[in-house]
Amino acid sequence: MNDLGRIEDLPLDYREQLGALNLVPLWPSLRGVMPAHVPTRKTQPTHWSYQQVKPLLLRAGALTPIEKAERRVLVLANPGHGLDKMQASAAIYLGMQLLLPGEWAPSHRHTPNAVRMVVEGEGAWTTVEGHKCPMSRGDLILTPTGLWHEHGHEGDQPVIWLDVLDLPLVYYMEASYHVNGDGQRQAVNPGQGHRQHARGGLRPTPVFQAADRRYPMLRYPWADARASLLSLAEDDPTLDFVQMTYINPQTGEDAENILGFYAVMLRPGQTCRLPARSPASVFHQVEGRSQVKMDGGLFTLESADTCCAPGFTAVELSNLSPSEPAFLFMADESPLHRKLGLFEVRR
Ligand code: 1HN
Repeated sequence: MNDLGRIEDLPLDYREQLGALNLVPLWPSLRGVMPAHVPTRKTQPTHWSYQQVKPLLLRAGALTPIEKAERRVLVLANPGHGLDKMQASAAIYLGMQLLLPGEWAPSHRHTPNAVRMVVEGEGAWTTVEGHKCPMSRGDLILTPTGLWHEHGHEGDQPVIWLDVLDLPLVYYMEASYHVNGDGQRQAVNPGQGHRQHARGGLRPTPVFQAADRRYPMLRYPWADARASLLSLAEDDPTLDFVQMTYINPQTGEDAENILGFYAVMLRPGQTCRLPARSPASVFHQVEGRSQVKMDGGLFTLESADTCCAPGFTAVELSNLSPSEPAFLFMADESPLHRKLGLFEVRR
């Protein structure tokens, strides 16, 4: 690779004159911002063990009341970006959030899009724009950009969930802000999107109602995602990667605008090699145990463990059980890459 020279090669007085006028020579930095063939990635393969996170999160529950924290979260930060940046990848934020019995995290809305993947505990709920979504293990709950949301907990054990947001991207764009609610609980409306959209290929058809809601489905129960995966796997035993995308059932598009969300089933003993693709991705073990292998990382995902893979990296997923299927939740930056025309698969 040809060297375009170093900044130090230029005379000091010239560099000082440039700096004083807010000018920078491009050539010494050109290779850095646009390396040959493969981008520089700060995102490092990183694994977060739920068994290690959980006691520290419970301790946060004892140390910091919810009224003080508002959202009691330990961020799963990628060391490649610097822990203070609170990034799992360029565009993905991950956090483990704890709500104790009786606690309430008040209503607010913000520009970053979020989803919650419920990890443990029963009896909690998230109300999104007046739609009360019960939270059970594996349920995916959307809180898309601009929608009011609050969390409550009527159960008797701690509830923990994984938050996935596009915060790093929205922050980078200088578009990240929040608005607090009035401190009151939202009024709850009837209706559950997943019941209105209970079967693929059929869409509810309102005649006497106003225009369709932009986000008709806010809760994707795990029982439905799991049943869909089993059905897909049974329908075609030769299918080599059993994956479902969480979509907006009104449009067929991704459930949210920036990050993509998927449910994956690995057949007993199965190993799948995913090709290197431009977006970074996140893997969270919902049921069973898996091995995740990539350049620079070899992780065993126990139940509720989470790991991330940088973009432009092939990933091999193996179900460690010879007799039971394994189920994973995945998140990635695909919708963003596709919308920007940057999406690539390297074979
Ligand atoms: C947020 O609003 C929640 O509402 C969780 O539960 C995590 C991380 C960054 C910014 C906003 C929530 C968040 C967040």
